[in-house]
Amino acid sequence: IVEEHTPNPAAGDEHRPIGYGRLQRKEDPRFVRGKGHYVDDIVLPGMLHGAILRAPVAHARLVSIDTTQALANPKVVAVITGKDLEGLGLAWAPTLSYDVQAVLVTDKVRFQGQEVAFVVAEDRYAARDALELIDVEYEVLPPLVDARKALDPDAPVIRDDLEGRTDNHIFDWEAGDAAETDAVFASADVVVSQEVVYPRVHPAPMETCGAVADFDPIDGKLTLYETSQAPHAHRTIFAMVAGIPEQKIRIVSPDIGGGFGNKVGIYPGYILATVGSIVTGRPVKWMEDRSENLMSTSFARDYIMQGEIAATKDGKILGLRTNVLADHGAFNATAQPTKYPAGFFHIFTGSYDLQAAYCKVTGVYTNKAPGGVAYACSFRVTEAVYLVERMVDALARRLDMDPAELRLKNFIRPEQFPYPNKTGWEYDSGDYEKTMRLSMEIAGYDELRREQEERRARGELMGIGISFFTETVGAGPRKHMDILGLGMADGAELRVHPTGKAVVRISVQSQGQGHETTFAQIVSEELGIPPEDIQVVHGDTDQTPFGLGTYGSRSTPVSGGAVALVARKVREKAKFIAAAMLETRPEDLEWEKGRWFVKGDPSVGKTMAEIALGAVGTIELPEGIDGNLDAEVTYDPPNLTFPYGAYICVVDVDPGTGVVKVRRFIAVDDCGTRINPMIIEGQVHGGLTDGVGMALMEIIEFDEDGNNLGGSFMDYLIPTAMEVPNWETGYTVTPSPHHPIGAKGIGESATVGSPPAIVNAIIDALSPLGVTTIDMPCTPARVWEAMQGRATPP
Ligand code: PCD
Repeated sequence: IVEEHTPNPAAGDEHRPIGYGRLQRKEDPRFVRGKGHYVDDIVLPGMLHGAILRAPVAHARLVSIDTTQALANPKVVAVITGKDLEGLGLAWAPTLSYDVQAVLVTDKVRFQGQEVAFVVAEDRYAARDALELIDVEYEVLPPLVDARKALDPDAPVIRDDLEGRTDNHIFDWEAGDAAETDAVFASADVVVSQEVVYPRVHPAPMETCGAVADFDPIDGKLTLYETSQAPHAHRTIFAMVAGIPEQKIRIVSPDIGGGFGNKVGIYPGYILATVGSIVTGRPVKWMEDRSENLMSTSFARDYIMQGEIAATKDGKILGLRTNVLADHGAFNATAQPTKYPAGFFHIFTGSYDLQAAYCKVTGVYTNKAPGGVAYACSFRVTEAVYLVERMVDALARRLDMDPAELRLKNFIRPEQFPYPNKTGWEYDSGDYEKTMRLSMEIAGYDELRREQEERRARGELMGIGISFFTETVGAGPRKHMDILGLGMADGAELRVHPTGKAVVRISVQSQGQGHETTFAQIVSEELGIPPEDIQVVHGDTDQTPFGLGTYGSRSTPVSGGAVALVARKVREKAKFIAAAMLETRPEDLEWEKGRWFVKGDPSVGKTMAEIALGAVGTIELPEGIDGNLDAEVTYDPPNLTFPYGAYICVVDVDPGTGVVKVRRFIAVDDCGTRINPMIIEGQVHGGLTDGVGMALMEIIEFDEDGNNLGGSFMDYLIPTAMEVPNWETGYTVTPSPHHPIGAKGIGESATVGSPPAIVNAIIDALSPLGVTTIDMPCTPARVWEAMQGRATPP
């Protein structure tokens, strides 16, 4: 829709690799040929295969395990139980939220699908088959599946392993000023309350989780190939937990088939593969199947939110208040910065200039899988955006105001940035009105409203939904943010080889986002070396600097900053070498388009390639400058970045069946400086598709016995090209003032921003029937039910 820049060689654009043109992805030649190399492609000599026996029930005391028959099978090499792990001190492992999680059950099963025993056999099939030879006796206990009942006095206590535990309460956490907010609410003309539920969903990446552990008994080195979004963090935690010295652990994350938060945690399977390798002295591969992935690895969301919004009668929003019940499952294993047990939920004030806001979140245990990952979300930003955008729409309906107009009236204005919100964030930059107006222009908003009126008169159910979101991504400033005590900074190392080609080593881990391309573009922009001449090394702790990894859209904000700065450091060093080569003083040189030249005499200069060769040559270098054109940095960002966007969705609801068709979807994003427009577009398309999935079909539900009802792709539906429209995208560019190249994250924006637009559109479609709320997923059954007993449209 909106034209991208086309490179203009006359203006020297070929030296400005950021944002210009649609540079093809360097990793795609191997991916499109099926030549990617994933964990399951790894085959090591003598490799064995592991399989996990999982609990068939949600809550049960473990009475006995008999492994004799399994062990008697000639293809079985080892069977590991919780008791064996207890002997090694590994039956329990710390979670990323300072709780503990059972690696294998020792006392009690706490969710269906929990790990009970591990079989290591000669091949994958034998390992699987041998699971049936293990005899386990359970004493079934009543399960707790409804978070609303978790704090009832008669609720079964799930975590009786924790000393002195008599209830299922995990934490209470709050942000904002309660008293100030109450006062604002008391003085408001209008208060609208609504319960808003974000159900449990699953990231469901194409590649499931797995590992190949290779422990060398001679030199004691563990090489662990893992589906990990954060290899360095995993290594350090492994060293702390398993007691293996850190220099003796190498974690390799090869190509990853999608992460979406699912590969942030350390799962029992990774630990079991490692123990299996130590016990058998041979490499052990463990790869979960789809049902194991859906049932036992990290879920997302599961927030029950009581929202309240206060405003004047002419539509000035004054305050927001919410009370949240967070279902964390059987172990508190959510991944987020330590200070924030509810993640970044306190950005729930959204894109609006409010007088006061207050949120309180209570976390509880239930008999469900643990996790609580930021599935395409910077730690609960998704829940926050969904809440505020549903509340703003509810207010618009109450005031009988157009939802676009209400938003435009309440946006934080450009001159208010950097904007301190009422719960402790400082938004870096934004021009919300501009982005909103562009989305309305692309949509033809007024025309759409006219069309809707006509259709309504004919009894058709057409809906238009808006969402305007602000995210907080790029965790984070080290002094405020850590995971298990590890500060959230990232390293980068850059070396320019003598022939002028370069290698940059980064601490983040691509899962499909295209880092091999975009990080080369950043170096290229700073040094003038073409992107194709820059190799990006990542995903191997033996070859890359320490850093906290890829999730919460932090690679560009944090690691991208590190890469820009390390390139500038190399450029500075190059200046001294160029000066020596040109027999002039460094301060007499000027940088432009990949070369240092003499001020006032542009014809005399040295390109990066000439300097690289000169550096290792025979010229005499100034003191303190060695001949290596390299540098390293660790970047601790001063703040997070705050990307935003305006989304408009048009739906048609079939009055007879309740089927929702997303007819149009307009997405205008602002992620500051755009490194690779094609990759950004792909990120947005993917996230929007995720949004359609969550809004219309995805849910991990449980029956009253605690059975997981979403354990396969027959039950857990994910969208295909059939269910999504042709996305209409546009963009505005408001650089981040503190990021070295002005870039903000984009990887999660569309997943965060799209569900409320779709649900708001559905409610808008159904509003002539008097429907004012509906919960995701808006399946035909749910929509149909919402329409029952209502007057037929005029
Ligand atoms: N970019 C550009 N520009 C700008 C920004 C960005 O270009 N401004 C680009 C980059 O470079 C990269 C991408 O784009 O390539 C993205 O980025 P970011 O936003 O920074 O992000 P990262 O960190 O890189 O990544 C992460 C994300 C996340 S987080 C998620 S979920 C998802 C997304 O990413 N995942 C995925 N996307 C994707 N894609 C793919 N393909 N795959 C995957 O898996 Mo979480 O927290 O984990 O839940």
